[in-house]
Amino acid sequence: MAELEGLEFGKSDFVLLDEVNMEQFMENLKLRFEKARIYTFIGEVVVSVNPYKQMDIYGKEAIDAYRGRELYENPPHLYAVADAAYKAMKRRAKDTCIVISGESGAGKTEASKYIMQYIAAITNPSQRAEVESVKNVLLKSNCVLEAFGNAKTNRNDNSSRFGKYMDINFNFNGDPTGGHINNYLEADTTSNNDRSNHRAVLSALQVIGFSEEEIDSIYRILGTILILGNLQFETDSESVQVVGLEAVSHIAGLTTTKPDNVTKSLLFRTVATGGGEVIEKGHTEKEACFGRDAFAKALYERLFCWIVARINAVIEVKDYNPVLHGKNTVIGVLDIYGFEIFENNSFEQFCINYCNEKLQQLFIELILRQEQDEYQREGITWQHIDYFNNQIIVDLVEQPHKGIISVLDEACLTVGKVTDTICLESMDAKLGQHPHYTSRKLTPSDKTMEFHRDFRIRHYAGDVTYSVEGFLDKNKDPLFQDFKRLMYNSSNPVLKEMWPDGQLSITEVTKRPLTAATLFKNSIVALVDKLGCKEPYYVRCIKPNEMKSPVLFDDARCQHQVAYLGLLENVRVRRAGFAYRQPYARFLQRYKMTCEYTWPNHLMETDREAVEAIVTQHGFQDDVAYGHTKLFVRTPRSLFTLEQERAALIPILVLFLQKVWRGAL
Ligand code: AD9
Ligand code: MG
Repeated sequence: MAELEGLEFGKSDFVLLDEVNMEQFMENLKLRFEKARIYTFIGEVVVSVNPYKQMDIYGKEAIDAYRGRELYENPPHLYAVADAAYKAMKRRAKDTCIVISGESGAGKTEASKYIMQYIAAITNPSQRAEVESVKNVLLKSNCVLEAFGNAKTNRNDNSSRFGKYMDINFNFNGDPTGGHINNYLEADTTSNNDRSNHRAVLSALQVIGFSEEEIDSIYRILGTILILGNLQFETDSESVQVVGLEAVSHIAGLTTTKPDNVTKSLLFRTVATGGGEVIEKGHTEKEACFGRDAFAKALYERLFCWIVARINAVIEVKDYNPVLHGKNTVIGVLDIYGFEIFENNSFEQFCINYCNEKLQQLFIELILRQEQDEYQREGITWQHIDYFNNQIIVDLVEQPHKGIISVLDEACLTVGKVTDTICLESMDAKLGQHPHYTSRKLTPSDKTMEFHRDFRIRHYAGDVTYSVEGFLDKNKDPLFQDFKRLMYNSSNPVLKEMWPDGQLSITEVTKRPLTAATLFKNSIVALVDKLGCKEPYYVRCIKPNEMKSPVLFDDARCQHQVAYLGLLENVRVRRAGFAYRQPYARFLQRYKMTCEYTWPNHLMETDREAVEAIVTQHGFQDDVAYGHTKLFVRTPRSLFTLEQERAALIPILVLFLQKVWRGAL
């Protein structure tokens, strides 16, 4: 509860609102935005509003002000959260994670970069070369991933088209020793980012350790994708042809494959007949176009995943020996797309919104439920907070045999012609009664009189209508095996490495490959598991307006985001609760020196009584509750007083002990 700023800037912690309601919350958020106070706490959570202008709050001076301080000692800032996560990791050897969420353009990626820069700035004070090199690679990897993974969209000029989770490993000194990156589902837009500075990217690739051959291969693949983008087909009387052979020889040159094989992959596909016979089937012009586009997309996706894997190989912690090096701890930073509601929502939004349901589950699990459970366990009076548990929506999407993903997968794996509409019908049949699912038949919107069908999910953040059109194609691996084989047979080893599945013949290709939705689900479940065992810190990002304006605060848009980020519930829980808790023994160990009855040892029957003596001596008995095993402190200020006293006593104590050792006493 930082109160160091004047009240003319609004309340720096939403916990301090006179009343917790949307009106007061929004009033405070707006006032702070207008006064260029873009960060506000809810306890340890930072709410951030994108300023859309450069702020002078990230320099060395700011870093020094936050380094090693308690969260409530300074005005709200990303640095305060980064420092809290770092301290928990270093002092208590806890794995921690910082979850940054919010919608497109809300400032997640910028926030994750400031957090990384802060961690880089406060670690390795002795400037050890090997640690500096790890830090350098971790920071440079951002530049490379942005160059390949970001694109200009109408919502954000530098939109991340993938979700990123980065683990940073630390040694017992608290210095970074390496890391690992996971990327999640690249969204649709595969355009390369023309804004990125190629020289900077090239130099970042070199610093990370990409070889000349690898860098050359990256540019060759990008070249191939560009050519595929312009490649056309024509149908003459008999068959489909590629327009202009130059393009084919160009692709063959760039991918070090044979021109004939390139042509063949573009025009034919190999299929296994029921009798096990393998035949070549010519594409129609439409199929050829579909194959070409899927190939270009897959080339880009594999390139991106390969780059991530290469970076991981470089930053992976090597030669780690727990006996020699002590506990290896981790801070994870998650920068992931927030909830999306567009005019037309498709498979991508379905996946993104499912991911957000899972993260909301984790949030509920970790912040709300854990809090209530612990108070109950400890026998502390807890005022029940009503919150919506979105498990029911998570189940609607992911439940085996019943959920939407399972129905989708079944449709994709069914032999024969299953259309999006048929798939929707089976979803309706299975899920029609579900309270969070509705299927609707829309009025035909065009003259072809086709019925555009869609379904609607009542998400925790609001209702979203998804058009089912294209769902099946996007869920299947649309790439013909012929392209995979073509790439696997390239004499360029880098390219070959990206396409290991190209060595399978058509009869060996697994009959039931995992679908895109299932792969995504598996990766999100693994992510939630990873986050679930860490101590979480949250940054909730809000986009103030759609115009990228530094002065406009669009009330309705902001209120919508506050609602779906669950921020009011968050404030309620925080106010009802206690900011700090410590087992009695641990509390005593840290603060016994501040009380005459407990120093050097107490003579009371229980640790709890001794803790009571400390609390009473410092006069904050009204600010605490005594649980079965822990002391609960409502406001951080009480603890702050103790910390200050402890800090003042330590030098005296050290002097005293030195005298004892020297035998002077
Ligand atoms: V997306 O889901 O990847 O499309 P993000 O990541 O939430 O989105 P991003 O961090 O890229 O948004 O921020 C969008 C733009 O807002 C940036 O390019 C900056 O121009 C601007 N921005 C965001 N945060 C800050 C900030 N702290 N200071 C100044 C900012 N500008
Ligand atoms: Mg981003």
